[in-house]
Amino acid sequence: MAQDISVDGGRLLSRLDRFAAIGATPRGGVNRQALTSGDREARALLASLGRERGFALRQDAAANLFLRREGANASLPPLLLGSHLDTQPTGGRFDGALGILAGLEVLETLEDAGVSTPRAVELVAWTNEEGSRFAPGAMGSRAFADETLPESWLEARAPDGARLGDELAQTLRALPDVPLAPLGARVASYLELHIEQGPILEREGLPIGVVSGIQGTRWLEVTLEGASAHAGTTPLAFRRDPMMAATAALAALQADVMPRDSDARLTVGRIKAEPGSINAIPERVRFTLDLRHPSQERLDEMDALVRTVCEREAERARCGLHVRLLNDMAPSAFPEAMLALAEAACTKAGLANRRIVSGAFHDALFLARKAPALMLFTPCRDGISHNEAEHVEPRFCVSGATALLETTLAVLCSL
Ligand code: HGY
Ligand code: MN
Ligand code: MN
Ligand code: MN
Repeated sequence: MAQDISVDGGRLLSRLDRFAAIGATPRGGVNRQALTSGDREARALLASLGRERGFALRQDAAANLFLRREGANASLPPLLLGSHLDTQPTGGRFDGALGILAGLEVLETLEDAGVSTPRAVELVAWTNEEGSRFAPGAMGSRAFADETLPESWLEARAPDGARLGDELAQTLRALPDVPLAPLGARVASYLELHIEQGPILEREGLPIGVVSGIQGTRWLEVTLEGASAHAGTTPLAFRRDPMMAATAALAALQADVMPRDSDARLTVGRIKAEPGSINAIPERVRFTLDLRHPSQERLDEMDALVRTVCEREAERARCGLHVRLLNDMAPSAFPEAMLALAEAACTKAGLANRRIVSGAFHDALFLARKAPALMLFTPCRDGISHNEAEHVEPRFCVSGATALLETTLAVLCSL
C-alpha cells in the first residue's frame, strides 16, 4: 500500500471553518446540539462532501451517518474511523468535528492518491455523543455496539421539551436519499482522533497522545420533593424546603469527594427549583451529578456516598428523595497491540507521542466492545473544552490528521 501520501492541511483547516460556521455562537464557539437543525445541517454537509467524492452513504436507525470508500475485498469488515458532529450548548469548534474532518481527510487522501486498500475504510458520525440535550451520551455508538435502540431513549425529553424519538425521525427524514441500514455491522477495527480536552499534551509539548483507556463515568439525577410555601410567613420549623436539602447535600459532597481524591471528579452541571418563584419555597429541586473515576470501585463508592448524603439531608429537611441513573460507563482500556501500532506509526511519521488516559468519555468506549479500538489525541489550548474558547493550533490539527492517516495505514496492514 502507499507509503508517501500526506494529508491536505489546507483542505482540513478550511473544512473545520465551514463546520464551525454551523451553529456558530457570538463568542466564537459552536452550539450544534444533538438532533437539532444545526446537527442536521452539519450531517447534510458531510453527506454532500462524501457524495462529491463518490463515497457510499448510509444511515442507521440511530441516525449514525456512514461514508464508505470501497476496498479490494468488499466482503471484509471495514476499518472504521469516527467521532461526532454534535456539540455542547456552549461548545467548541473542535470537540468531535476534528475527528470527523480528519477522518474525511484520510478517505480523501486515499482517494486523491488512488490507493487501493485491502478492505473498505469508512467514516461515521455518531449520533448524540455529548448527551447534554438527551441523556445518555454516546447514544449512537452505544446503539450500534449493542445493536439495539432502547424504547426508553425514544421517550427521553430535552430541556426544551422535545421528544428524542420525534427529533430522530426528523433527522433521518432530512437525508431522504441516504439509505437506511441495519443497526450494527461488523467492524475490523475502530480509530478515533479527538482533542485531549485536558492540559497534559500542551504542557509536555507533544503533538499526539495515544489513548490507553477511558475513565468511568456515571450521571445521576437527584430530585428532592418538599412543600412549597410562602417565603415570608413560613418559619424554619414549618418548612419542608428541598433547596435546603440540596444545598446541604452538595456542600457536603463538594467538601469531601474531590479534595480527598485527586482522581475523582464530581460536577453539578444543572440545578432547577420548581416552580422557581422568588418568593415561594420550592416544591421540588432537581440537580444532576456527573461522577468520574478511573477505578470502578471508587466510582461505586462515590455513587453510594451521594445516595447516603442525599438521604441524610432529605430526612433532615423532611423531604422526599428520588435518584435516577442517567448514564453509566465503566472504565475501559484499549488493546496493547493497537497502542503499539499507533505509537510506532506516529513515531515513524516524526510525531512525538505519549500514552494518556482520557478524562472524557468517547464513542470509542462502545466500539471497543465490537472491535479492537484506539484513540489519538491532539493538544488543545490550556486544556479547555466544553467551552467556546476551545482552540487547537492549526499545526496540531494537521499533525492529528497525519497521525490518523499513518495509523490507518498501519492498522490496515496489520489486519
Ligand atoms: O462528557 C464527556 O466526557 C464527553 O466529552 N461528552
Ligand atoms: Mn467529544
Ligand atoms: Mn464533548
Ligand atoms: Mn467524547
